[in-house]
Amino acid sequence: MLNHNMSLKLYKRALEKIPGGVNSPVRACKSVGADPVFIDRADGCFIFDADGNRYIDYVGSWGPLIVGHRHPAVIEAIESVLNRGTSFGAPTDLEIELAAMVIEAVPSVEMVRMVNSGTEATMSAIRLARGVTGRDTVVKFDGCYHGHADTLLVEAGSGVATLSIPGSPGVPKSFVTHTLSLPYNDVEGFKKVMERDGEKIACVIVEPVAGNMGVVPPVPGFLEALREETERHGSILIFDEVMTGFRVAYGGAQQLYGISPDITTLGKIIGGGMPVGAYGGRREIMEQVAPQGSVYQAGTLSGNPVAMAAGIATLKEIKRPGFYDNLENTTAQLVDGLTKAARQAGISVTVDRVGSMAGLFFTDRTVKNFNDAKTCDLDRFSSYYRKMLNSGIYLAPSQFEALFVSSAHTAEHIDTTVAAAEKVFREL
Ligand code: HOZ
Repeated sequence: MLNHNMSLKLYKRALEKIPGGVNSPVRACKSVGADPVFIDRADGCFIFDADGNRYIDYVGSWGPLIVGHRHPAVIEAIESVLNRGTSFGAPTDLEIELAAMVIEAVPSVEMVRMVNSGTEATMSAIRLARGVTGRDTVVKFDGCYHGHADTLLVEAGSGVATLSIPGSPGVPKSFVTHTLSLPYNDVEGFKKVMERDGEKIACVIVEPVAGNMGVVPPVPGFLEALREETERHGSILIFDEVMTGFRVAYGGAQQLYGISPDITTLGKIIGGGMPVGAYGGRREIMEQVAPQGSVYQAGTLSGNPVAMAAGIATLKEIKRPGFYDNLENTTAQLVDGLTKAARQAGISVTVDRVGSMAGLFFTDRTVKNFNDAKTCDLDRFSSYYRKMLNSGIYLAPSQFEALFVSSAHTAEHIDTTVAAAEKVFREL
């Protein structure tokens, strides 16, 4: 067993000062019956805790660190911008550069507004969709998580699913009367709702690859149906690519699946490990955002130069030829290794992967939606998590999250991980 004395000490102190001892609920590791490890530092694909334990990291700060921790180019970009200042609350060249890179990369984005988090991006995108259409109703899908804005905390994934919170106190009922949550991947169900309510629906928001109920890819025809039906009924289609943007392909899931949404939300990778979000879309829609239009949205730290610099440096790295092929190969090696190891130990697993994001479910069935995900063996996942942690493998402490591979992970790191999993599966 690894020694976690210092983490425990810090956790006790944190519990006195911070609700649940953490600044984001899943990190408390409650659902997997563990205490959080406190992090001291990280490098490449490794993360080190306060007790000096070293882990191979598959969380990557929940997705942003696609080039690994402390990538020299990202650190250099941050250091160099620090000589200019940390925040100006005024426009800079860096914002234009990152905006141009996003527009060049993401097929449907012609203009983009920077914000500070994924939550802010989705919240603003929904306001924009409502403003543009003059309609109120928002359609989302069960198990998708779009941050913690009131409207979207209905049948949500991520921490809400992890903690089995049906809906959050503090969200007035009237705020969610305009939210419809439908089963993910249910094409016929979706079409029926559009048929019935289409003219009232401002927007349909979706994770084009769900990553907050574990990883659940879209079934063929699902994203196509969302595009066709929203177009038919004059509703806005929002792809929440906070997780998939620059992750499943340089141009995100919309490039991978060839579907063009009206608005795209981004975050994580475009901030290179600094707090960033963004929303963008077709010019005539984005021109409705203040001050060009009248849909209001603002932010003191939006377009922060340090975050812009980290994002630009990251995008330059991942744009290099072969980057995604290598990442895909490494992740496939991991997923194949885990699947084989489980099979050899007689453990049923379903491992889903899109690009370098993956999810492992303890079940012998395919997982197509939130209900499927909820009925997997969560107790077994908890033991798996704790044993992998003790074997030096750092995973997200919930089945309702994704695993991320970075370019800092090599074949050797994957072999070490699979070897650890072989042992762990035998013990489950
Ligand atoms: N809910 C986010 C992951 N899907 C962030 C979790 C965290 O930062 O603790």
